[in-house]
Amino acid sequence: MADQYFTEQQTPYLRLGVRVTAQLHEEQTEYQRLRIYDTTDLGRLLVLDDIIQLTTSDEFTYHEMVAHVPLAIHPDPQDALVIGGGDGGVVREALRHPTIQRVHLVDIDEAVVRTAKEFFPTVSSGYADPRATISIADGIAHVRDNPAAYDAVLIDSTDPIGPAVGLFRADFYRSVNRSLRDRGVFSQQIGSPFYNAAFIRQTIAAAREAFDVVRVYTGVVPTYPGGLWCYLLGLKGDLGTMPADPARAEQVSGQYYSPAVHRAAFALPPFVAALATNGPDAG
Ligand code: AG3
Repeated sequence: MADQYFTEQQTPYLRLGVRVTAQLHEEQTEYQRLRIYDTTDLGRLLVLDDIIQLTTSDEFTYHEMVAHVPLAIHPDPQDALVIGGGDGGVVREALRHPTIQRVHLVDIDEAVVRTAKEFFPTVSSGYADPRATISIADGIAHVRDNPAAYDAVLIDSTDPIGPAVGLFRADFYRSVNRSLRDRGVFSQQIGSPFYNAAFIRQTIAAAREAFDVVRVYTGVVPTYPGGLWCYLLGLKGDLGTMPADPARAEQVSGQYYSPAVHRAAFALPPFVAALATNGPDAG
C-alpha cells in the first residue's frame, strides 16, 4: 500500500483522504461493511459503510463529549445505557465516573464489538470492567422495553442512514425519555453544523417533542466532516446544563473534556445557535 488513501465522500462536494499503510480487516456484517486500517498519521481507523467512525488519534474528543457532558450534569448517575458505540469508547468514558454502577451497551452489530476487542484495545478497554455489560440487540426495542431504568442514555450511532435512521425520530426520543429515571440525561451526535444544518434543525425539533429541556453543544472531531461537531442534550426535569458536582467533572477530565470545556461547549457560534435557538450565550 505504497501511497494509498482511504477516502470518505463526506458530502457530495467534499472528500477527506487519510493515508493508510495496511488494511487489517474487512468484513460484510449483517448490517454494514466494516473495514479497519492502519494509517501513517492518525493511528488506527474504523470505517463502516465507507464512513469514518473513529481514528485512535482523535476518538477521545468525541467519546469524552458524548459521555461526560451529560454524566457530569446528572447529580448522581448510577445506570447508563449506551446505544450503538460497539467500539466501546463511550463505555470506557462513562466508567470513569465514580458514581456509575452499571454501563449497559446495546449494539445491533456483534461484528463491531468483536473487532473492537481485537483491533482497538485502547478504545474497548472498558469491556473488561465488571460494571460493563454488552447486549447485541436493537436499541430502539431495548429502550421501549425498559421504562425508568437509566440515569443516562448515551447514543453513539452512525450517521442517519440505514439502520440508524430510527434513532433520530420523535417516537424514539419519547421512548428514551420514558426509559430515563427522574433527572435523567441524554446525549447523541447529530452531525456537522456546516453540512447537516437542515437535519440538525429537524432533529432538535423532534427531540423537543420528548424531553423537558433540549440543548445543543459542540466539540471538535478533526476526522468528521467540517471538524466542528454538534451533540444533542436532552434532560428529564430541569437540571441546568452545568456540572452538578464540579469535583467529579474535574476528576473525569480527559484529553478534551474539562469543566471549562463543558461550559464553553454550550456557547454556540451564532450560525449554530440559529439552528438550535439556544441563544449565542446560553448556558
Ligand atoms: N459514530 C458517529 C460517526 C459519525 C461520523 N460521521 C462521518 N464521518 N460522516 C462514531 C462511533 C465512534 N464510537
